[in-house]
Amino acid sequence: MRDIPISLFFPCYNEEANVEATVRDALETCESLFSDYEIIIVDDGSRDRTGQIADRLAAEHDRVRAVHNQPNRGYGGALQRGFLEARKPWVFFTDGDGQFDIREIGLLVELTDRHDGVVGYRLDRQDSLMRKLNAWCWTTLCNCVFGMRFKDIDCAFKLLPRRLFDEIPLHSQGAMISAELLARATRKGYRIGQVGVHHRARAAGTPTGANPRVILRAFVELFKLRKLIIAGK
Ligand SMILES: Nc1nc2c(ncn2[C@@H]2O[C@H](COP(=O)(O)OP(=O)(O)OP(=O)(O)O)[C@@H](O)[C@H]2O)c(=O)[nH]1
Ligand SMILES: [Mg+2]
Repeated sequence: MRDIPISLFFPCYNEEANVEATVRDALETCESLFSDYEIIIVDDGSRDRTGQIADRLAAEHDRVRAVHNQPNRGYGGALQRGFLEARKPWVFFTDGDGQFDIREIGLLVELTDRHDGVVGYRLDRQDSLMRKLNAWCWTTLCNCVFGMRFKDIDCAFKLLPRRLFDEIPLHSQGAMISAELLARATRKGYRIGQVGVHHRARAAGTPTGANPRVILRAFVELFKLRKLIIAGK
């Protein structure tokens, strides 16, 4: 497998029960796969002890950094902070709640010799039928609106080249960020590979991804984004 220089980051909002295990898994995996890596914890204005735990992990490990959005900026704002902070030529992110198995990052890295970026799709999504149906409709809608063919737009397991973030603006502060990222990368001509990854049920913390407010905000942003991209902004 290629030994790529890589920044990994985890958006975390109120993940005091999960962040430490996520970072420890990442450290173990990175030690075995990469010689040049950094791990960034993006504490997105958490109200629990996530920020303190992140600072402690950063103090304990040279390769770990903690950054804090204050106040909370939303999932899109947390990803944007991660892209801004990443210093290595490759950037990977996954959720800080441990729903993905970081060891599967190797599956993505293997495809980097043939693609400009690689994104995951969930093989066995651990969510309710209603959420899976919502997600299928959302992915289909985004694919139609932006002329793309992704299997799982919101899968939080993505590996992209750092230079992409110098080439595209990102506006979404909410859940729409994944669609924006893929739509803009596709428009720029980036060839993005896709690979199946496993998904675990959230072990702890409060599930917020299915919040109707989050879904409504994403719809509003979708149509704003379409206008912006058509206008070349
Ligand atoms: N909901 C939410 N998550 C955020 C925010 N900022 C960062 N995150 C992190 O983004 C990741 C994805 O959010 P999740 O709430 O896990 O979304 P999900 O996996 O679709 O849904 P559930 O885990 O079922 O809630 C998690 O690691 C969060 O901690 C924010 O403002 N709101
Ligand atoms: Mg989650």
